[in-house]
Amino acid sequence: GGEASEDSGTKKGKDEKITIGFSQLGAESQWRTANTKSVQDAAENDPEVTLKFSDAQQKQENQISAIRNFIQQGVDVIAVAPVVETGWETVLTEAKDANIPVLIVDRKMKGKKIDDLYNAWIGTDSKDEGERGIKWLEDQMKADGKESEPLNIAHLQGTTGSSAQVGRTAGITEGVEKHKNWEIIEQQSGNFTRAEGKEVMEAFMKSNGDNIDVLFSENDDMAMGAIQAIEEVGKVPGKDITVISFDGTNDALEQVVDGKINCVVECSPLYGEDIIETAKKLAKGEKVKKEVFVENGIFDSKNAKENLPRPY
Ligand code: GZL
Repeated sequence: GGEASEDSGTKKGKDEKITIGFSQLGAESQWRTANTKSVQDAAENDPEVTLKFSDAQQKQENQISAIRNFIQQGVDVIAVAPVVETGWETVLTEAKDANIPVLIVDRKMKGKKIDDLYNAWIGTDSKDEGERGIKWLEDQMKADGKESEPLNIAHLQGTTGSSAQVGRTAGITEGVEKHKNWEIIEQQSGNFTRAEGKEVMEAFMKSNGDNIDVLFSENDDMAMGAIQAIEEVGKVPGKDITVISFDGTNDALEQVVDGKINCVVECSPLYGEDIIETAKKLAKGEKVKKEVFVENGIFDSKNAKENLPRPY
């Protein structure tokens, strides 16, 4: 007798590490790889933490199996950047039944029971980002004395059904609807990748090249591809077609300095330390804020140069 009794919900021994299972959606863009590096660096620099990392190549089924593996391995907390908004209730219920807290990062999940199935979320307001792109265009047209001028708009959307695409698209389309002589004449997903952004823009230029005045590209990687497509048909990006993009990568801000992109709405991926800190608190059963919004700015020819080089 006399052995210390093991209580069931054992607290971590003081030198035992906290294991975080991170289901990252993919490596589709410079934003995503910078976000991954930010999380991995933060984990690397924290002696209390062991990070188990999984890249789902933008496939929801891969994220679901990664989360199931983390549950099997008995990680202390799960972090997940969901590729699309819906289809998560079942696997998050399995995590809840296993008593493993869940931190959602970057993108949002949607579903009638979702609110009870995750513990915290850190990210950005995608609809607000779309609205800030519209506001920049409105201010620009006013400054140029062209607020009543008709505008034909091409719209490169992100991964269909992702909260980033749904939110930015809502901000953009609702903004366009406020102007009776603005019209979206081309709209298609480029899946947040440079290659697909180029392909889709090539198709837009073929069917409507001479009529497009503005391009909204829901991330910088697609905008970089779109610029190539515009130049390939002999038009000047930033002049013949006003280009408004999202993220704030080094590549994109260099294009702003070169006048090929006119506006970039910032959406920083560099909050890996916040992700690790919040995950640790959840693993220790500490209370954390349910929603934390990362603050962001906006770049154009007035401030791009002073903000280079960009950290991603
Ligand atoms: C936005 C994030 C998006 C970026 C893209 O919060 O989810 O995914 O805008 C990335 O570059 O692929």
